Amino acid sequence: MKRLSLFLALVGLLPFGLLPRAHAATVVHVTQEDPSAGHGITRMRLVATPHRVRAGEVVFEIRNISKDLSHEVLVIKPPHRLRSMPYSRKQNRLIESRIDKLADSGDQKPGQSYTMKVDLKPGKYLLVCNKPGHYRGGMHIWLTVTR
Ligand SMILES: [Cu+2]
Repeated sequence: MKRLSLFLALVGLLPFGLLPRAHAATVVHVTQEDPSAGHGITRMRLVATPHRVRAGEVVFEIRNISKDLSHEVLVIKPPHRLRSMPYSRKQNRLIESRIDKLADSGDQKPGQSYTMKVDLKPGKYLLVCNKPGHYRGGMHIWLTVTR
């Protein structure tokens, strides 16, 4: 017992930065943007920082900076040929029942934020907003996951 309390006392003295970081989560900040946000933004887009991460648990911190549109973030594993992504012209969006969707943030209204955790294996993923017209309008960005 004495040894244990000595150990705990020593650990307590360690500066926080020296503690093991094995469980430090990888955070990807995603902003949902469109011209209504101002800042000279000329089209709809998703911005992800960073867009290259290590495999494991990834925390997506999503923020919709739009002034008047709702957006979302889907994490998908796209088919080999991006052009073969199932798309409904009628609904002007990807057909979600036919894509490999790993996560779905649901809608973020203007100014809203949302956090979601996704366990990702190495590979290339697409972050997509699939509100009608948004995917083809430019709201998709690659995320590379390395070993
Ligand atoms: Cu959108």
